[in-house]
Amino acid sequence: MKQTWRWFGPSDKTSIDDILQAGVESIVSALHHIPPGAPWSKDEIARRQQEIGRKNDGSPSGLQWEVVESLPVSEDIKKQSGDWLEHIDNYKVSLKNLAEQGIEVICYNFMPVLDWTRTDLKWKMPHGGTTMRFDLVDFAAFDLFILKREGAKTEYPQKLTAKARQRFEQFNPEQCRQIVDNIACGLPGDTDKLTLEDVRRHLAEYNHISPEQLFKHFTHFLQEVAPTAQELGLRLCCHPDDPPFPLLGLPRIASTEAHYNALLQAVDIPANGVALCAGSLGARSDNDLPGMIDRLGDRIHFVHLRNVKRESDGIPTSFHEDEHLSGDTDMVALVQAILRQEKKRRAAGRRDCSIPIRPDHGMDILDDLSRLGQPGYPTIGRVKALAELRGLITALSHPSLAAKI
Ligand code: CS2
Ligand code: MN
Repeated sequence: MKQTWRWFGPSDKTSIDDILQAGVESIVSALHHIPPGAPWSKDEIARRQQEIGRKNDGSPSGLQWEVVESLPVSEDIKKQSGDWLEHIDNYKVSLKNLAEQGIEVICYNFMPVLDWTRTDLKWKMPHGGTTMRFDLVDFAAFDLFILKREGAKTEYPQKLTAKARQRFEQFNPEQCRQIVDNIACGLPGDTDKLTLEDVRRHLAEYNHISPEQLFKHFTHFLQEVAPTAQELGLRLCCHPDDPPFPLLGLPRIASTEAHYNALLQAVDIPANGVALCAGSLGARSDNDLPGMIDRLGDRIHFVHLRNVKRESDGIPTSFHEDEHLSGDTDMVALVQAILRQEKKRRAAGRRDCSIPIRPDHGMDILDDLSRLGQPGYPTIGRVKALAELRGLITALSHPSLAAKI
């Protein structure tokens, strides 16, 4: 496994020097300043590679840009509206430029409007650190009584609506503002927060797009870009929906193993692959993550190791992001499954037998609590997460255990 770390660029509160101390092997990054739909030029890509390759004092860091997360798919492509055809052409240009700069793994998602969604970005853990949480009642209160989305009324069970009404009546104006900010925050690295009006406008544009229709748009996108990626020697990988169930009436098409089977079959070539995010998929009790690694195995190009604690077995459910080795996902079994997949790849002589993994999110602990980094991306919390995962990987890779994998 290749132990990677997400870096948002020079403005990131975790520096390349810090990352080196975390024992990271290579970097996951993106050109967040380029708007979705626009092409990434070779110069811009090269600039980021230089930034990654240098320590604060200008000497070489020895780190390389390993994975792009994300090369964003524009809303126009998802909706097949506006400039979508030009955006697909631009996507191919970006792929070509990335390939020429030697970057092979490209992650993206196909979530309409919002990337990950949480109701609380600083939920206090008993140990004093904070984590991110999705509270279904808060979310329904937001949807029904703050956003006042048309259609919401018929989508929530009566019991949940009653609880949400009660919750909303207890919110003070500051809590209302906070929840709007938290929900509209779901674009890591994106500095433009969406306003309530923006959210309403974006949602309205999906009124007539069913999951089946969105999947057609997705298939078309894949038919265009995956063969290009294949020719260029790249591996595209789709990050799952987070959380992995429908929200705000929006269509969802990357939440389950069945969804992934459909998207892999839609364009059945190695370049069309999976970014298996254990944290996102783990919020559904019916997703068997180690089994998904085994079954989707040879098309998995990137793995996010994260653990969530589901607060019920229902779908949807409230959940919070737990310690990486706690939570509802059996992290030991998951890492074993990745090692098993790598062993198969080695036996088959594949070049990509070391799968890039990264600690996805971490809790804010110690100095993180005053550093105020990107939500979900604290320095120390992630150092701890990676250290725990590295211990697990090292133990399970030991010759005395590896034979059993
Ligand atoms: C990430 C995702 O922070 C996170 O949860 O795993 O936002 C991920 O970067 C995107 O969905 C990938 O396109
Ligand atoms: Mn993830």
